[in-house]
Amino acid sequence: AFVENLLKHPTFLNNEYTTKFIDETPGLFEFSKRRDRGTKVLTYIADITVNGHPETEGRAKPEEIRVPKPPVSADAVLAGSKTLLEQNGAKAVADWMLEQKQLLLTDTTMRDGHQSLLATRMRSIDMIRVAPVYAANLPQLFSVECWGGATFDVAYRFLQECPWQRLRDLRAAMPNLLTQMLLRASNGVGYTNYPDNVVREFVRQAAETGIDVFRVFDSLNWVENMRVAMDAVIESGKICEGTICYTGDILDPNRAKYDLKYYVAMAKDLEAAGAHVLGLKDMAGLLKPAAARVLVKALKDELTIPVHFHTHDTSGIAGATILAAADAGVDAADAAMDAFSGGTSQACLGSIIEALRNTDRETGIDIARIREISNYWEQVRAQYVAFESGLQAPASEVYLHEMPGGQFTNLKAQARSLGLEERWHEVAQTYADVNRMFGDIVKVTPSSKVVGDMALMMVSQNLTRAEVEDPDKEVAFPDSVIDMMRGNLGQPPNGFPDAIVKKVLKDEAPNTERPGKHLPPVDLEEKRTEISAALDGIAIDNEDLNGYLMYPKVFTDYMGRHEIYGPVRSLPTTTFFYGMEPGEEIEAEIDPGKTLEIRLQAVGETSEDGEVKVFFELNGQPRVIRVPNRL
Ligand code: BTN
Ligand code: 3PY
Ligand code: ZN
Repeated sequence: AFVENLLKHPTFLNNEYTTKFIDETPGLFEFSKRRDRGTKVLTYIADITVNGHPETEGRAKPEEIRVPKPPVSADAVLAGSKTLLEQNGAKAVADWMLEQKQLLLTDTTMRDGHQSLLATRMRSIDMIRVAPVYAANLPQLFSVECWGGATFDVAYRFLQECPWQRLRDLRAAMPNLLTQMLLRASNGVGYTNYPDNVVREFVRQAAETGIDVFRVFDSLNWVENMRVAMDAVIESGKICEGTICYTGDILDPNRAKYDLKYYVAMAKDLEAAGAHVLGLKDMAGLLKPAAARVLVKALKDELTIPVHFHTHDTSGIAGATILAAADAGVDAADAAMDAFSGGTSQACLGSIIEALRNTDRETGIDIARIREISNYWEQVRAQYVAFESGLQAPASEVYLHEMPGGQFTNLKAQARSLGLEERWHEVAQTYADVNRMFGDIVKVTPSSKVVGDMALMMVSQNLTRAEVEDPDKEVAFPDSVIDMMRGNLGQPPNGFPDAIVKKVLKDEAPNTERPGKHLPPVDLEEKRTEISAALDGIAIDNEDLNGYLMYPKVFTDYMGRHEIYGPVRSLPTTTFFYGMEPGEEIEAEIDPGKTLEIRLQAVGETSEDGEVKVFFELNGQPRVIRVPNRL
């Protein structure tokens, strides 16, 4: 019963199971409101120094406190891919891609790289420091994937920063490069279908704030459910990468549901829907080299638009697959900077550049520049050891469970929090069983989360697939499963199997039409007024409005904490997660040109009323901050 309650608890369903901080800390909101930003930031540092950060508690700690130092930029910022988009538009970029001999490359470090290796916890400051170096030293990159997917809600929820501000800053720092995001079509950057006008408004804002390439996919590969998002991207003048999610194995005759014909037909539908580029998204890293050769050749033969390949290195073979795809003529591929590559992340960017040197597909990227930037990322990664998954070696088990790279480490952490860590391989097998029970579906956010919820529920309750399917056995399904069977994420090819729909929904009839068709439009101005009223009347701009539309509670909680803690995004990462040591000095640039110099002098004893005085110097002036000792 405990596990069942936990699985159904909204906190768990919203992926909020680690945000103990706010919920268990009622005292947080008792501070007076009108304080300057320096005091707010000191309050945050004092609190973390005394009480620790709940997310790093009990986890490995960085070996040394050192602010990562980016390499030196080349003098001139040369024209890059972005320049062509600005001058000639999206179609011109696609045509240009087709004309290139070299394999074009996207660097995913700032999005999928850390999403897949560090539970998406990389903070903006670590990206923004190196972004100008990308612009100056790597103008040959096709694009920089730096936004969307899970980064949006993790920024608000766990990192206490505004994702829009991150995008604005990255955009400004890389004026010559295409910025790229991952968009879950009608699911936006969330876990559920949103009304059509919310999806359109989100795309409009993302384009305005700074996204150039939108990789749009649907978690069940339902093209019908991608049109609203794709149309909005096309209308914005930005690049629409209509995307196929790859699952199964096209060379396996026993896996006929997702065969070559299926993918080619979907690709043609996406081309007809107006995609400028075809995205081939292998989110779990299941596409094997020989199959990539066949699939890419077929796509190149049948389409007139370029093909952009994305895969994960979970099994250790992604590099070989990219080289096979390059051989077969793929136009562009994704990779992560060396220090953020391998495992559940992307293949190694530097190694691909080296492997293609002196071949037809030579990339033209200077490997020395890659090494310098990767050395920076190595220092960055060292700050986040608390979020490492511990995955030590390639895992061919991925061909069994088919979990996306971006989910793998997350699900493992969920299993750990349910006390199922020792039974991980059972979870993996059960995940595969659930997939078959659901009719063999594409598993990628949010459908992958549904399969994961069901698998955890079955392992924790010792239920087999046969027991779940037994019409005479009462089973309490997770809410996300009920929601998906109702049709609220859309339809997989040929629908869900009747038997499981009936078992989950009993006599309720599912909706098999596009979910957005039945969701009434949201009155945006009414929402703006509603949020403003909930937040003491502060002005809500369009970016904030879009944050709220995606994640109402996550956004308002973020704003509440922002009121208390101020611009904590400007703190160094080790300070953000571990506080400061007596005698330590840091700098925090809270506005361009406005820097706080902060020195922690001492931490006092806990008084009888349970408070601790923390002694600082702020820009040379002594400051004392009192925080409750909650340990
Ligand atoms: C932070 O302190 O972590 C972010 C800086 C605060 C930016 C504020 S928060 C809400 C609003 N939306 C923005 O894009 N910027 C402001
Ligand atoms: C996401 O949707 O966040 C993904 O990374 C899917 O692969
Ligand atoms: Zn991915």
